[in-house]
Amino acid sequence: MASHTFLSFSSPPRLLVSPPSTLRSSFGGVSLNLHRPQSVSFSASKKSLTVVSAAKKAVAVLKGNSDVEGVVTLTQEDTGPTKVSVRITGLTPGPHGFHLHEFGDTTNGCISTGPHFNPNNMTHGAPEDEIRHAGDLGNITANADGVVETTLVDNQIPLTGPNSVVGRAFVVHELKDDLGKGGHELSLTTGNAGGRLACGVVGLTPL
Ligand SMILES: [Cu+2]
Ligand SMILES: [Zn+2]
Repeated sequence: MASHTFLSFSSPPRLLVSPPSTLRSSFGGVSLNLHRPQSVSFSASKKSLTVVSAAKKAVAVLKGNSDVEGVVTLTQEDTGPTKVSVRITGLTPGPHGFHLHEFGDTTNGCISTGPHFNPNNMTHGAPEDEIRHAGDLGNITANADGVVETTLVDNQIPLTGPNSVVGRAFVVHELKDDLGKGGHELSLTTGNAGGRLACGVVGLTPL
């Protein structure tokens, strides 16, 4: 078991082998185990960073218990910001809260998509705020025909990595999101945006 552990530590950091082995000759090998794990975690994280580099595209089809429906398309180049193209119809004219919610689960309609996607444990805010849920995309505004056609760009909803939003869900709301500033008891969790009109799970699609 001990030799196993030693092997898996010793192969990744090829470039870092020489300092520890110099240590080995002077310390007789005892200090080797203390130094190695540190250098390993360094090179391992470097390695995973260089692997990520490709354009990604995803789509969500929004439906609900009303006439509201739409399609949201997300694209991301490498680790850059995510572009979100939105087309939703059937809304009442005016602003509607628009978020990424935590779960891609619609078994009980849009309710089962859970709360706003919030990997950093923040309170609710506006997309331009420093303190916000990652899923806080603010409001989208329907025209007189009840149609929204807009494009958003955001840095907190990547399509890869630990905070990837693939498998989570968009929700469009009944009311305007107060962006955390409404003074209502729900302002700091949901923006008091009211019911969930339609939702859709984000899934990968060909580029
Ligand atoms: Cu929401
Ligand atoms: Zn939020």
